[in-house]
Amino acid sequence: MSWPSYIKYHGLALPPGAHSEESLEYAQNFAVEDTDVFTVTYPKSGTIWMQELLPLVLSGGDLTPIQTIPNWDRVPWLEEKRLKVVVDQLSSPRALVTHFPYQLMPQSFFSSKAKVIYVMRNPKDVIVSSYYFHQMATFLEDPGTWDEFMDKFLEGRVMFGKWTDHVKSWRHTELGDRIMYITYEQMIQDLPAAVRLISDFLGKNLSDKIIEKIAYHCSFNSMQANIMSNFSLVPKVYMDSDKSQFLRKGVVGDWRKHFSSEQLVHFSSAIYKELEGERFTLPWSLDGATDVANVVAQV
Ligand code: PPS
Repeated sequence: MSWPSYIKYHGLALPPGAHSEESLEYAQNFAVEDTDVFTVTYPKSGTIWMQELLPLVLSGGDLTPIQTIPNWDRVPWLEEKRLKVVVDQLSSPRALVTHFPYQLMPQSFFSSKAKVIYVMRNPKDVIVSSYYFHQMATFLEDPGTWDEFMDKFLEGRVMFGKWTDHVKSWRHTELGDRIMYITYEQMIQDLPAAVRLISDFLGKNLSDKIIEKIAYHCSFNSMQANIMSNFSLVPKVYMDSDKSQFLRKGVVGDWRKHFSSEQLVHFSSAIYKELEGERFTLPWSLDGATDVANVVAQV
């Protein structure tokens, strides 16, 4: 299947399969409600994980949504075409996801009380996950070689632009206690603890039993077995699971199997250069010393 080239939107390249001029205008004018909860991610940072977790937290552990509604309709993307189709079926409080940088959020978002959970993932694992995703998703541009893809990623010639621009935009918000930051690595390290942080942020007083139940249903294995979440409902012409799975490995540190020592220096110095002068620090050291340790303490 051949797709038209990416849509350009405020300098970002977006794949036309899921996005259109109309969906982007709809997102821009979307009427955000005070009770809305947005999960914000740069692609491949844990989006569908949160599409599983949020309905469970918001409902106090009711499994019906994750067992009966595909994840893209259950917690829709703000910028994608499906939102307009399913918006009236969303129950309050509504959960949405978005890959938008901060400045592209709808006007109504800024004056609302809607909450944001920003999920960050080590960019070295993000790029590996993205590389495989580009091989299996026919609506994305050919990634080229691993070396070529690394340059595209660092220069922002990929969907949703540079990873560093995304992170910077969401670190410089005026949202105060409306935003919480969490990392993919934190969720891997101790999922029940991460679920507890999220439920506390959302004002939910969940018992330990419910937290454990949610963590169980949000494990990689549970999600891989859930046809509403593993993308097996998507025809192979769009996502070719013979090339790679959407739920591919679900681990921290897979970059070690892909980066040469030269690529590690090139990648980390490019990222650090982009972040020069920033007031925040990353929760991972990109030189490869640690992947998980200290992440919890620093976020
Ligand atoms: S997308 O396309 O932006 O929506 O992708 P996104 O969901 O952000 O990221 C996909 C990666 O998240 C991993 N994932 C998980 N890891 C561990 N546990 C759970 N439950 C889980 N759910 C999703 C998924 O496997 C992709 O990472 P990789 O490294 O490719 O396996």
